[in-house]
Amino acid sequence: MLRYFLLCAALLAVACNSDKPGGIPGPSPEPSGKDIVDQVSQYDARPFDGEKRAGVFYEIYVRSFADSDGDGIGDLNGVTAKLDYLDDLGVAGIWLLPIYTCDSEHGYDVIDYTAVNPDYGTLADLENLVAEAHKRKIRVILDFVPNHTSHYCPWFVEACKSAGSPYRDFYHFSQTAKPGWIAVPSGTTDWFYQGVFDRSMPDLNYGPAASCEQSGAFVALTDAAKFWVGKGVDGFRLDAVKHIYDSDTSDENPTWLGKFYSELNAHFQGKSALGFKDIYMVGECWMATEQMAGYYKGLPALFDFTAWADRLLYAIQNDHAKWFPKDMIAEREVFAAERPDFIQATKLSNHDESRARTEVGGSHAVSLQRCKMAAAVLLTSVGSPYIYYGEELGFFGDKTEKGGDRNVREPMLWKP
Ligand SMILES: [Ca+2]
Ligand SMILES: [Ca+2]
Repeated sequence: MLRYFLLCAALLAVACNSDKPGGIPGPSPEPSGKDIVDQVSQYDARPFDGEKRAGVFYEIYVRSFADSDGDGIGDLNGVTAKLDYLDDLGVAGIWLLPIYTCDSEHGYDVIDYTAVNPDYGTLADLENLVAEAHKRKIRVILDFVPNHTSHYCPWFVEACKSAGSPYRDFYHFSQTAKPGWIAVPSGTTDWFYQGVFDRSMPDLNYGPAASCEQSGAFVALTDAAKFWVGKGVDGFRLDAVKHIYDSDTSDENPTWLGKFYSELNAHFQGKSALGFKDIYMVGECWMATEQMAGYYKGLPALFDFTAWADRLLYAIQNDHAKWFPKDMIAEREVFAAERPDFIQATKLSNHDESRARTEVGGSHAVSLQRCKMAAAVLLTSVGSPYIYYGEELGFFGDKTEKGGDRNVREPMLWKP
């Protein structure tokens, strides 16, 4: 109820600004950096009481977050060294973008699902990070990639060698060149394979969804996830779940997700260092509300892209919040029809989008005010809110400009 009241107050503030020229008033002329620091420090007057009521998650791109050994690459020990900072922010969970061996900056082309990227450190570093996070009652969830592997993954390398390889069924192969399919690079070079995102990321094959748990790929992926549960990990963010099966509107993907969740959740029972009964598992399902809702049949939590974040940022950009509360209530009813205890994972932006500060637009001062407004709504709405690292400092970042993803995955600032 308190959250609902705060949300209404925040939205009313947006709506009340709509009759003022230029929308949200900002200081004029443009404030200096010192002015902004002074402004922000006003809010520091009330000390944080340590109660993490909102269960806020914090998304970390390890490569850019904190470098512990001076090699210029962020690493797991760097994250560990900043846990007190995150604890002071009130963070109750961290989501690490992929930490596995890979052949890219982003890490979504996994070579070995149970090996730590040496750029980031060692398995012992990860275990230490998890233990230190748990001391601060911070959960750790790992990004997990069920749709595809790297083409350097040993499963794929072996699968390419012969049609009789035990790993052949891990992927989709065909002797017919289908649209978007790619010629096998070695071994059975007269065959083609499916790689929806890129030739370097062949799609995994789980067979019919109804019996997917019998496929070698499903067993291998669940075994890898269980390995991390054994290391104390509290859950997973599942990448690109609408692509696991080709049809994103059939029951196949929710069926796969339900089986994966059930198996991991059963394995998780009794292993939570923080006393959680269930494993936390949130899916990336970038679809309209009605299509996305069906995915709650499989998973307890989903990121809300189009319905929540886009509408909120639109409302704030346009000083027009008339429809946002109504839409928000309506979509929750749609989700509840699929899963009564659904978790709505809310956020302003993530590593795949332009940063919220850039999206809300306006001058330096106006965008700052608008970002505070967006954060107020994010942190007082129902759901499981996520902060993307740097958002708390008002980072800018335009993914559509030259530089692309790097514009929104820049190094964290630790010094003024
Ligand atoms: Ca480093
Ligand atoms: Ca797929």
